[in-house]
Amino acid sequence: METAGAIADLDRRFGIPGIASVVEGNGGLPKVRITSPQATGEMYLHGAHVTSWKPTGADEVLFVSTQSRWEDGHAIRGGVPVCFPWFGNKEGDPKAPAHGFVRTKAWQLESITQAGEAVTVSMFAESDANTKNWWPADFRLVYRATFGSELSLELVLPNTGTTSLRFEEALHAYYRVGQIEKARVRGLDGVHYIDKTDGNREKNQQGDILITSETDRVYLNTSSTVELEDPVLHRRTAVAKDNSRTTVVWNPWVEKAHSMSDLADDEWQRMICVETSNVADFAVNLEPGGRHTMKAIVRVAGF
Ligand code: TA6
Repeated sequence: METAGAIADLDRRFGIPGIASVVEGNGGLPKVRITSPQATGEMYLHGAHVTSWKPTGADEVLFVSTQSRWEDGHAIRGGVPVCFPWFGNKEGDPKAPAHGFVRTKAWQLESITQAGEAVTVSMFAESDANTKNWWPADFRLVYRATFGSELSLELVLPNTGTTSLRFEEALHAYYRVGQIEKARVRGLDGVHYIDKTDGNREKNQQGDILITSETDRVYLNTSSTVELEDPVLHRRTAVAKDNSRTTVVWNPWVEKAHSMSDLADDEWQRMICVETSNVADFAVNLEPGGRHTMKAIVRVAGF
């Protein structure tokens, strides 16, 4: 964990007065705090974890659990966890951390830049002896979050090695909703999905997605923009994407929520995950010298 002096030093090096600062966040973890004309936002160096995005004139878009842990070795519950280089459990290795190892890793701040009234925070994570326990590749993964009237998230991996890299990736975003049973997700009608609550059976989506029980689905071979409609918060959240072939939709519902120590018993009612991803059969194969960028663009509109 960074000391107060180290955090102050990061602020001196990267801060933009009145626009972006590096401060001590929950659990003493360093975070970048954005206060731009178009939006406020937060991004922890722990996991390069975006925990807040609030466009000017709108309410907070992301959900973060009141019971989240804020400490090394634990993922923040909510916001946008970065899942890499695998999704879910690592095949053949039950001891491996779920969703890969970068969401619990201390990332490094690369830059904070202002483009018009938006602010881009760039962080990077590099391979080390610990990551090589799980995944042998040398890598320097870059993640750029742009906080403005929209939220743009870009995960960039160059393959600087001599062998191809295969990896899964997901921006495991938690969105706030007023009441999950009244929300609906549009844009995946007719898309095949793996139902992880029903023996990983492959099914076909009929119409909009309504959440009426534990929902854990991997929608396949889709580049569609997904729209979350919330009649309680009176807003539509559109999640567009580039270079992503799968979209995961998840809500734990009541039983699974009660088994999660970092989610309050009733918080399942106020969140839904819509995850821009490349997982399962749509994992990325990156040839030497190649560079892969997956991007999510989030916009909100009131109604
Ligand atoms: O994205 C859905 C999912 O894979 C679910 O199966 C559930 O495990 C969720 O991720 C949360 O995983 P986590 O490791 O953050 O508790």
